[in-house]
Amino acid sequence: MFDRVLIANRGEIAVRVARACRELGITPVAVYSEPDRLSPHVLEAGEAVHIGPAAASESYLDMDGLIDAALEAGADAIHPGYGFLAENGEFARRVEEAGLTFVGPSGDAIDAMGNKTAARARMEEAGVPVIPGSESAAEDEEAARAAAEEVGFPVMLKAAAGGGGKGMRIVRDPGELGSAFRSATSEAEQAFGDGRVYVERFLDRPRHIEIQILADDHGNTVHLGERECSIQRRHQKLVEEAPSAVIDEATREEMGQVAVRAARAVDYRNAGTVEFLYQDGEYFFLEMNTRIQVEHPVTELVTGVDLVREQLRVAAGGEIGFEPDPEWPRGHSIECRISGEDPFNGFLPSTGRIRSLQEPSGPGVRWDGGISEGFEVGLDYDPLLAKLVVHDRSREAAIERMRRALEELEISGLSTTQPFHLGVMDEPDFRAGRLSIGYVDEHPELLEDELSAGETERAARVAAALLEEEGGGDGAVDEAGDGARSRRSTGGGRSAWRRAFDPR
Ligand code: MV4
Repeated sequence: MFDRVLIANRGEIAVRVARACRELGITPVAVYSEPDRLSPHVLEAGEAVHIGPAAASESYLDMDGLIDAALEAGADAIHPGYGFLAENGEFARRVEEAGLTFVGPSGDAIDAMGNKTAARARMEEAGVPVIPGSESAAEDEEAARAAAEEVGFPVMLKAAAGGGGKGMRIVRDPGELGSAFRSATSEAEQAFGDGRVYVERFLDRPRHIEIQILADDHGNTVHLGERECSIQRRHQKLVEEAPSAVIDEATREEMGQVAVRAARAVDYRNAGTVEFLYQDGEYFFLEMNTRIQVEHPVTELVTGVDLVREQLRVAAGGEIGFEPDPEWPRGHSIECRISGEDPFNGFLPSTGRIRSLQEPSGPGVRWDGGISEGFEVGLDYDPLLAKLVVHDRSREAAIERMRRALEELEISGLSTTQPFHLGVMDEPDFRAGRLSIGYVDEHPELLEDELSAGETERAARVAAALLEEEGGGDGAVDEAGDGARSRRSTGGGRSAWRRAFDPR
């Protein structure tokens, strides 16, 4: 097992990896840029190395700087976390060439899964269902038209060189194909330096279902079930859960074995995720992510497996430390991403010093946080601040537990996604498990702040009056009568200010 591991990341995932290191007797070595000097991931680490200024290109993306820091710190391995260099094949190779272990798959496996058309072809060879479409990138508009007519409209045009939605176009009518092909090609060229575009059948309201896999050097490749990640906005996930409300045991095992086949097809090592689009009982390979994902905790909570600890164990040449359990998934887990973004203002990034922070806790509540009171949230990095994750015996109970935990969360000094998540927990389609990747677009009410200016002023006056009185009592209001209390109510015993927002 490693003696010292450098964590080439920041924020909550750096805290998370350091915890797994400690549990294995490994000394975690943190790195930090100038603005992160007093960040929790630094203060909680045994050792920390300053790697540069705020700019990610000169700090968390500086391959040579990170490798030099690891060598100087006497580290045996580098854990990349997610984002930054986690899916950079060149970085994985350079780490290994420097005599260090990259905690993740090989650079070749990363590259293979990074090229979307090559990945599709590899998956098709392995018998993994792919979305019907062109075998390779369309050479020109006529080839795209021929592929579209073979697949049948509506179709989706996609950039061969990248995911995340860039270069994607939905084409419903043959007359639109020419202009869509040209614009997709130029956007792909801009974004990836590679204008190649391919054609797929368009799935209009699929779910995003992903399977967690883990592979060691001893021939063991296993899956740990699915995660439902359909609540997203502009390809940024917001709420994730395990298991999915619509995946039965047989489908889970079938998709799990398909994901294992996908991993074996590229001789995969370490933790990975195979993404599918799921619609009307059919599922199709979308992409393979070659990193630990933000939402890994929901899988950990329904299986009891510490995925980061397994990453470290496997990277050090160990065997997977558990047997897949037919009892999995046990109970239900939901994650809400708490980000410094204003959901009532287009999720625009919100910055500021964290004035107060009360982290939720109690039965079945996990807070994976990378912030503390006094921490300055800026614009230099991804706005994710923490993940609030709950576990309970059923989906319904997990929803109520998440609501309670969200109410307990006190974070002031900037806007966050907390009120959006409170709205989701009360929203009937979510509560009934009626989800698709269009969920956020189909629920614009979740993006409207319920209080008008006049109401806010009234509430302020009432709050002032209440603060002068002795007060207590319960703020819970069941406006809709469906057991989902109003988002404004914050449960019994909350501050006078909060009670003032109670609409009664
Ligand atoms: C699709 C699709 C519908 N039909 N492909 C989004 C970016 C990249 N991951 C692939 N994506 C999609 N590909 C076909 N043939 C819908 C999406 C998509 C999506 C997929 C998963 C999660 C969120 C999404 C949001 C918008 C579009």
